[in-house]
Parts: sequence; C-alpha cells; structure tokens
Amino acid sequence: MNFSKIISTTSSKKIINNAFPLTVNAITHNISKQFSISSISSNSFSNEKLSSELKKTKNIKTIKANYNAKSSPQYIQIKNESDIEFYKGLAGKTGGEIIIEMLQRLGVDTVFGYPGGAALPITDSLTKYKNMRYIVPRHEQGAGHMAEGYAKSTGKVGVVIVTSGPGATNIITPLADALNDGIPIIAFSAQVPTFSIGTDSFQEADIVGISRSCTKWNSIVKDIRELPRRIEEAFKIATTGRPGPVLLDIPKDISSGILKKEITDYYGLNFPPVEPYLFSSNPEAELKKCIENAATMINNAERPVIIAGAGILNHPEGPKYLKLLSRKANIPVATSFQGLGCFNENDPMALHMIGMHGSVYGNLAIQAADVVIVLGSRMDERATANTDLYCLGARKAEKRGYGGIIQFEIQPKNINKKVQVTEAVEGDVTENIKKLLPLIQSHPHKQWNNQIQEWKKKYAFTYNRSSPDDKTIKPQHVIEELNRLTERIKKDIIITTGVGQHQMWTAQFYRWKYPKSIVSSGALGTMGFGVPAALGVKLGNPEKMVIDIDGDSSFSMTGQEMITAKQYGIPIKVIIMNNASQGMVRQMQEKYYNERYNQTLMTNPNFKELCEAMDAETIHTSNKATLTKDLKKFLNWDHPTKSIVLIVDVDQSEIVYPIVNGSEGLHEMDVGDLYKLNEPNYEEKYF
Ligand SMILES: Cc1ncc(C[n+]2csc(CCOP(=O)(O)OP(=O)(O)O)c2C)c(N)n1
Ligand SMILES: [Mg+2]
Repeated sequence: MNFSKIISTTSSKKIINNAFPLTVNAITHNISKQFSISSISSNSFSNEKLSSELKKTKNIKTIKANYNAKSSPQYIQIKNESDIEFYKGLAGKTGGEIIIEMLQRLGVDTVFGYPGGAALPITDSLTKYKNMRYIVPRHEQGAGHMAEGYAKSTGKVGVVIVTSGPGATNIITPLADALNDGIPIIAFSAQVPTFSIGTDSFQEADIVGISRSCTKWNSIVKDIRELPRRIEEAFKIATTGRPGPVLLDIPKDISSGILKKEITDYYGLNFPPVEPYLFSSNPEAELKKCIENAATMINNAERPVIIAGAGILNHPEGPKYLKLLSRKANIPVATSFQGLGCFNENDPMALHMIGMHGSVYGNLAIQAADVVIVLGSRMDERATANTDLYCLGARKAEKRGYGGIIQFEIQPKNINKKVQVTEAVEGDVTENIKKLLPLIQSHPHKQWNNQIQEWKKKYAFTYNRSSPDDKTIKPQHVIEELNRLTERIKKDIIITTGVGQHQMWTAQFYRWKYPKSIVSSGALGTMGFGVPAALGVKLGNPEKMVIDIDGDSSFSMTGQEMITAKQYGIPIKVIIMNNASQGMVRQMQEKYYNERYNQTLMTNPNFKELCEAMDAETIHTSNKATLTKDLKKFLNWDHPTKSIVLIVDVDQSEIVYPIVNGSEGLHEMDVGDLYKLNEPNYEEKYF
C-alpha cells in the first residue's frame, strides 16, 4: 500500500496562539492525538443521521462530519473500487485470521505479543501463517519495547498482540513511550466478548479509555465487517505525519466470529472510515512564502546554527539534505538527543548533542546564534532549558528585524508549543529542506565558524580520569573506549540504552556517525527500554551488531528478556554499567537534596550468575587495567544465537556534566570542576 505523505503548511501560528492561547491549545491537544474520539465503531455508525448521510453521498468522495461535539473534525471517505481489491479473499475467515492475513498483506512478518484466553483466536491464527514470526517476551512491556526497537531501527511498523485486562494494561508504558518519541507501533489488545463488556467480567479492562491519551488513535472493533478497514487505517495513522502508536481493541466474539461475505462498498466499507487528520489549511503558496522567509533569514544571518532532530531521520533522504544545507552556507549542526546520528559527528561542523546534558560548545552556539534553524525537533525542555532564556542571540536579532528562530516541523501542535518561533515551515522537514536549498546563498561564515572551532577545542566533553595506579573504572571511560574500538565498524552497530547517567554518557562520548544507530527512550525516559528494544532491533537488523548499554537499575527492570533472547536465539550484546545505584537520581540527591540517598543505592544480584542462568555468555570487569581487553573480547564475541553480557563495575560517585538547571538558560551550565567556563563579554556580545 502506498501511504502518500500529507504535507501541509502553516504561516505564523504565533499570531493565532497569541490571540487565542486557550482555544488553540485545546485544539492542538486534540490534534496531537489526531483523534479525540477513541472508538468509531458500529455503535457510532448506528447513528441514523450519519448513516443516511453516507448513503446519500455514495459518489461524493469526502464529506466532513462531526461524530460528537467534543471531537475534532473528521473526514469520511468512501473507498474507491481499487481499494476494495485489497480486501478480497477474506470471506470465510475468522476475525483472528483476518487480523493476521491483513498484517501479512500490509508487509508485516514479525509480531510481538503474549498469549491469553481472550487473545487465543488471534494468536492461534498465527499457526496458519508460517511466514509470520511470533516473539513472546517474559512481560508484555517487553513486547511493546521490542516493537518500538524494531520500528525505530527499520522504519517499518512494529506490531504487538496482547490479551485483555492485565495483558493490555502492561503495554501502556511502551505506548506512551512510542507516542512521545514518534514511533509507529500497532497494538492489538484482546477484549472480553462484546456481550460481556461493561459487566466487570474476568480480565476486562477499558483499554480504549486507559490508552486514549497514550495513542495517536485507538478504537474498539465491534463488528467483524469493519475489521479489515480498521487495520488498514491503523497502519495509515501510525505512519502518517509524525509517526506514533495505535491500539485496536478486539473483543473475543469478533476475533472468533466468521466474516460471511466478501467486503464490498455496502458490506464492511460502509462504516465511517477514519483518515489521519492533519492541518492542510495552508495552501502551497503559503508554504512557498514561509520557505522564502526562512531563506531570507538564513541568507542574512551572521551566526546561523541548525538544530536537527528525529524528524530528519524519519525520511530516508533527511541526513543527505541536512548535510547539503549545512555545506551550502557553512552552518554548524547541533542535534537533539533523538536526532543523534542524523549528521556525522566527526564532521568539523558538528556540535553534537545539545541541551541539559549537551555539549558546552553546542549550548554556547545556540544561545549566541542570530538565526537558529530547528529541523524536525520539538524543542523538549531537556533540549531548551528555560524557554524564556532560550536563543537569546536570535531573540535580539529578531527584535532588530533580521534574525530569530525558524522551525521546520511536521506536527502542527509542536509549532510554538513552548518556544515562540519567528517563522514556521509546516510539513515533512526533508521535503521542505529540498525546497529551501535552491534559495540559500553560499556563505563562509568564517568568523562564526572560527569561534565555534575554538569553543569545540576549549570545551570538549571530558571527565576526571582516575590516576594511573587507580583501578577504578570511570563510566565515561567505558564509552570512550567502546567508541575508540568500534570506530571502523560503527556502520554495522546499533546501540540501545536504558535511562540514566549511562544513557547520557553514551550520547556524549560515543561519536554518532550513522542514521538510526541509536535507539533510546528520549521523551518518556523509560528505564528498562534497553534489553527488549535491543531484541526488536536485532530482529529487524539481523546483520548488525546490537549493543544495549544499560544501567544496573534499568537492566533490573526488564533484564529477564535475556531469556527471550535465549528462547529465540537472538544474539544481542549488553553492557551493564554497574554503579550499584540509580545514578541519575543519586546525582540529583547529591547536588540538590543534601546527599540524602534515599533508596537509590541498589542491592543488586550477582549479574554474572543471573545472566549465566539465562544462558548468556558473561564477562565481569572491575579493573581499569583489564577493561580494554574485556571490551575487545565482548566485541569479538560472534555467536549466531547466544547473547553476551559485559558487567562493568564503575565509579558510583561520577556526575553527568554539563548540567543546565531547568530554570536557567542553556549558556548557564554547571560544569563542575571539569573546566572554567571563561567567556568574557559573552552575554554583552551576543545578547
Ligand atoms: C520506569 C522509570 N522509573 C523511574 C525513572 C526515574 N529515573 C530516571 S534515571 C533513574 C536511575 C537509573 O539508574 P540506572 O539504570 O542504574 O542508570 P544510571 O543512572 O545509574 O546510569 C531513575 C530511577 C525512570 N526514568 N523510569
Ligand atoms: Mg546505575
């Protein structure tokens, strides 16, 4: 199926937001979920008025309808003949078989899930489809993160099938994670039979209600005839615009019922379809104007900076066009955490990760720039710190009438959400960079780039190394060594992480060169993401070496998925950075809570024995002198089915620097005793 991209534009939403802040916020919130009505089922179709309207409009392709007063406007589209072809051959199949058949038709070959009574009609159907891989984790959360890892690293949709009640509630965290990080996954949750719904029956949970705010769209399917279309729509919605999670709730009588006739316009397709609703209020001419304005600002800039985010990675040509833009006008490129890998960090123009724990030089450059070009990044507070103090140089230039912030963004609600921008270009970021490029004049920006290089040299990421005779392993040193040893093979490596200090050091001390080489939970910050995500990544990229760099506490949340690795022979590699603490929280307690380490120092199991019990190869390192040798052994481990875990005991007392406090500007970094931030006249010069 060809899901064509819907590209729309907006001009200055700033004006709208200023005029009607509450209304617009309310609207954009609904649009963020794309649909505020969660279930458009046969019930909603039984609305007589709507039904008769539909019949009248058989030949009208699109009508606008409001299903309920609270919803955002939806579009009803009558399917045309060629679409019906797609649903042929489903008559006589059960609902469960239809689900798997449709998945296969939509190109899915791997599903992650966990069995249960209500899910049996679906999971049993899997036995009839020999080409469909079915991976069962040890906990449904694992299935969700596996699907995320699979989807994020391949660009395909990740599919999850879980049973009703607790099976479904166990995937809430991955759904929320996928919504926050824009990952296309589709979850099928089994539900009690339609006649039992609302009776507090065994393993009944209102998953449509529960998952409403953590899915892009969700729906219960109460009639087998509407199942094929809903599945197709789920794919369309998950992958259109900013990708995200969708949930379909399937009652057991629907999954075990039989579709009596082939799908036709009046049998199956007469249910109101759901189409992704995106702003398309701005015509092509308006988009052109926005791009021209952006080009003028960039051409007039003396100190431009690009901030590139995950949006660049959502298009296969994103990194290529980002590089062309940077090259054409010699614009340095910083990345958000989720944007890592979209620009080769060994390039002299790279400013690496910016934000709360970002590079000093990147943060200084953003604050000093007169034009900041934000490409597919939603400007999360971890990336901006205090938004009132964000891009102060650009704010000054804006007041002077030539500079400011330009935002290229596909998701309308992300424009002017926290940061008011000077110019917004709405739509697929890469497609719009293509349109922008011919308007950009080449420029050396010599003075500015000299300054950047000076900052890069002066404030490179660093840490306090242990003395030569000290055995202590500094956590940053582990990543630094891994970076050094993998320099030549990075193209073939994908890294996942847990959440905490180890995640930030991984971002800081590994030089990201390739798109989609890191898969990590950014916006939700989900501990336990690393191991299951690595399994999903490996299944989607069997030819790559997949390394989960995990924290001891993060690993403790989902490490049992190493048994899933064993069961299916999925060889992943895990490094447990064992500081025997919830390091990231411990560091906050040290700095802001008077060293009251309330329950953040971990009583860990013997990780070596634990992992061996799950049939993984293990190496334990606690001496700096043996680290490199052990890392080499770890990297050279090459087994077709067996995983390896390297447990590294690291210094507990280390702190992630720089730190930007949320109430401060990005330039106001705490760098501990790493170096003196000595930039005389910085503020006078740029702000
Ligand atoms: C599911 C979940 N619970 C709690 C948190 C809050 N949290 C953030 S980092 C962290 C500690 C992580 O410890 P570890 O995995 O050992 O990593 P470290 O910081 O020590 O490198 C905690 C508790 C979280 N992010 N996710
Ligand atoms: Mg830890």
